[in-house]
Amino acid sequence: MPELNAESIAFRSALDVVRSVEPRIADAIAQELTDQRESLKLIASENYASPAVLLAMGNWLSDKYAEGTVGRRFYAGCQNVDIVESVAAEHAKALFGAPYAYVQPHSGIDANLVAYWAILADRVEVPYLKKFEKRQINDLTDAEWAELRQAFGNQRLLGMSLDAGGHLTHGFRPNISGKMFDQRSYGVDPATGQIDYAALLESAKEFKPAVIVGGYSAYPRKVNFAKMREIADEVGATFMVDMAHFAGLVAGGVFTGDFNPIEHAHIVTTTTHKSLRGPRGGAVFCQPELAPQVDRGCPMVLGGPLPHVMAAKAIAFAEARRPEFATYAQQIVTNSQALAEGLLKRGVQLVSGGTDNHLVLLDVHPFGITGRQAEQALLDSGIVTNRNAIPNDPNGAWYTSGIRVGTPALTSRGLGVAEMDQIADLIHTVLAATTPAEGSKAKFTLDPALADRISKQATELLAPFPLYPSVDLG
Ligand code: DSN
Repeated sequence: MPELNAESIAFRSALDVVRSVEPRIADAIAQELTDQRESLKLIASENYASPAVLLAMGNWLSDKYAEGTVGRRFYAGCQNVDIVESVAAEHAKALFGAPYAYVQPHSGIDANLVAYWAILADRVEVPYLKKFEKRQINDLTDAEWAELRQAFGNQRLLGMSLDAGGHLTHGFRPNISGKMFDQRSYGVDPATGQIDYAALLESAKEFKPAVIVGGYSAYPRKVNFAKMREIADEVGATFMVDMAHFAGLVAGGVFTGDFNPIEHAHIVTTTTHKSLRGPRGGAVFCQPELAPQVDRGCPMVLGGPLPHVMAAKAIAFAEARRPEFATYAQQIVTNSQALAEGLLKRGVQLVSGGTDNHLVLLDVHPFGITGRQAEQALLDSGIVTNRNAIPNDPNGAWYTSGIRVGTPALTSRGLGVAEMDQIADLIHTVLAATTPAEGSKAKFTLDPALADRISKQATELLAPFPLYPSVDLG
């Protein structure tokens, strides 16, 4: 019998230990690997982290409380957490060329809340309430806070609308960001499906926001962050970019110059698990003047840091500094563009007519179906995507008219341009064969034999590209 490699031994042993307490959990963990190996994953926000990233999370660093920041903790005995957090921040700064990195946020939403708080703390002085005498909001008493909450109502945020591809935390009304700020959205030019910077400038001049948010979750094009910074400067706003989706493309040097948010924004937030291929988590990058406010993230906004996840972030940032990550990042976009080409040549309508990044947004309206019907029909055929609103979506945010697909995960497995064309064919075949049920935005009919055939083709397509090839669970 061949000798097992280190990864296989590590994961087998870990599962044995887990199984000795609760076999159902060990089985679910093992089954997740099987399911991921068999699934054609096109969810634009998902990826596969390396075994080193995964293993860095499964240990006793999880046992430590470490509220505060490096060298300034609310708990004793944080010497090893300090090392972990410092190393993660050091790699993060070097990777992105950022002056300051805060690696504690547990998610992208948390990172955005830390950033919003830092922006408010930095710029909200209350000179019109004489007694506050330009004090910083972090120094106010409880009673003063009550008054200040009123003042916060005057802080304005201009972010991309949800249907144009913005995120919930970019000022969507049912989200806290749409409540703590008086918000307005910018959308896209209906003719091009792309940001209209002249319209954005006009809106900013009229609305006079304190914060302009760039970045997106479902916009398939590059964003000119240099231009957005000019707009922010013109109206005196702080410019924040949420690069959660495309951080890997920034790290890998695909988005440079005007398109690199780190060079132009006052503050940049991210997740670490999407195109960046790290553990689930977030981070904030900022100019030095905002750093003292960002450092207040925990306990001001965040619960205690997760030292084991910061350890995994350090590994992921270190991996992304290797030259092969740049090749990977470029291939994500090459694959995305090949997928877009494959869909276009089969007559599928794409929002903005193509892509410059890791995602493609299909308008499924011409097939006579909703995004919800398309998502389920594709899933029944072994293709995992998610439904997504398109600009001015007539079907709203629940049923939608779009399907969002992305290439970071399949690129991690090694799939290339030829496979993207085959995937485009599978997607088109399923959408063309899906018929909506009378009067329903959710129900549909799809020949089960066709779904089964596509599913088998998807499995065959993945076969030469094993997921976690170094991990053999036996
Ligand atoms: N849930 C992420 C996505 O799918 O884009 C954003 O938070």
